[in-house]
Amino acid sequence: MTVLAVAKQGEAILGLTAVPVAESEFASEWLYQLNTAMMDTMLNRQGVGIAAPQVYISKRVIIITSRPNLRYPDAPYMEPVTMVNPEILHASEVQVWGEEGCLSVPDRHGEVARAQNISVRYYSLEGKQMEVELKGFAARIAQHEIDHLNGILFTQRLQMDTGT
Ligand code: K1U
Ligand code: ZN
Repeated sequence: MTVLAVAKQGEAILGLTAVPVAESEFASEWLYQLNTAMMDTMLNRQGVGIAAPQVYISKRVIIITSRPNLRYPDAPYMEPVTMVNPEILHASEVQVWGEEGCLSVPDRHGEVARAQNISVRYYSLEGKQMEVELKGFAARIAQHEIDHLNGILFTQRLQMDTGT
């Protein structure tokens, strides 16, 4: 089991735009090792997602999974999916508010508005092009993780408290 250190809010790596995985890296030992280490780290921290920059690798790789939890008791079970170079092809105009947390921002949660449904194109570890429609909690996690690839933390999207 390889549990990696997780970068915390304020560290420069979390503000960078991650670079795409190159064609020559697909199906490589290094990409498989990165995937295993990210998976171990996510499961060890009881996360439902993780992005490579969170483990100090500025590459466009994310993992998402889903299971019912205290905040989302109706969340479906979804086996972990690794997405390399993910791109949101379509996002619904309908947005929904939902609570988020982040392994890089300990002890902070907050309400974030996200598209309810999205379609994502990504590549498997072997470089096979895939497309998937995601709804609800899974769509939220994917948007949160893709934000990490673009140097954005959920705290930058928190509901503004107008005080009114
Ligand atoms: O990217 C990360 O830091 C992982 C993050 C993913 C995420 C959770 C909730 C909404 C959007 C994205 C986490 O896994 S935080 C810990 C967690 O398990 C959790 C937090 C809030 C709700 C449900 C689960
Ligand atoms: Zn996060």
